[in-house]
Amino acid sequence: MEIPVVKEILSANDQIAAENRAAFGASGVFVLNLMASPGAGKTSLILATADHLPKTVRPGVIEGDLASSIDADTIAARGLPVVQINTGGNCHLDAPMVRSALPSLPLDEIDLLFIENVGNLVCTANFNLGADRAVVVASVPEGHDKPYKYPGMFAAADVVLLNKADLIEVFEFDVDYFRRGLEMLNPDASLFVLSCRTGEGVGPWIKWLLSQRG
Ligand SMILES: Nc1nc2c(ncn2[C@@H]2O[C@H](COP(=O)(O)OP(=O)(O)OP(=O)(O)O)[C@@H](O)[C@H]2O)c(=O)[nH]1
Ligand SMILES: [Mg+2]
Repeated sequence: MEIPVVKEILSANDQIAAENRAAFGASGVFVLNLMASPGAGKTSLILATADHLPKTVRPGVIEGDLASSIDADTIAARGLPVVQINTGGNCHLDAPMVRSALPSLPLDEIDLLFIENVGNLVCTANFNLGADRAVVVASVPEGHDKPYKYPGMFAAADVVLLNKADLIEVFEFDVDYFRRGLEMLNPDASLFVLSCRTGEGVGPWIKWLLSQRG
C-alpha cells in the first residue's frame, strides 16, 4: 500500500513535466535544468553563457531558491527576462513549480531557457521538470571525488560542467580521477572543464549547447 503513494506523487509530477515540455516546444524554447551544489556557479554559468551566445539565441531564466530573489535580481540587472521561484524550504524544484512560473515569462521571446534549480546535489536529480537537457555544474573546490559520492546526480546528467578551472592547482584537483568517476557512472555524458571567472573553456561548452538545439 505504501509504494503506490510514492508512484502517484512521481507520476503526477511527470504528467505536469510533459505539459511543461509541450508548452516549451510550442514556443520553440530549448530548456536546460541546471543542477549543482550551493555555490558551484550556476548563476555565474548562466551569465557567462548568455554573454557568449549568438544574438539570434535569446536567453531567459527561471531561478529556484529556498528564499530570496538575489539571483533573479542579478539576472534582471543584466537585462534578461527572469522569474524567481521560492520553494519555501523544499530542496528542489518540481514540475508544478515550473508550470506556475510560465505565465510570468515571455516564452515567445525566449529561445534558450535556463532553469537554475535549488543548490543541492541529491534531491534535484529526482524530479523531471520538462527540460530538454540536464546540466550538472560541479566545481573544483568541492573536490574531485564528487561523482563517486553523489552518483545519482552524475548519472542523471546529459552534460557535466566542471567550473572554477582557475582553481585546479590551488585545490590539487585531479581532473582525470573526476573524469573516470563520471565515465564509470555515465559514459554518455559530455564533460567540459571551464571557468566562468576567466572565460577559459566556455567556447567548447557553447558549441556543444548550440549543437544540441538542432
Ligand atoms: N574562482 C572562481 N570563482 C567562481 C567561478 N564561478 C563562480 N565563482 C564564484 O563562486 C561563487 C558562487 O557562484 P554562483 O554563481 O553564485 O553559484 P550558484 O551555484 O549560483 O550558487 P547558489 O545559487 O547559491 O546555489 C561566487 O562568489 C562566484 O563569483 C569560477 O569560475 N572561478
Ligand atoms: Mg545561484
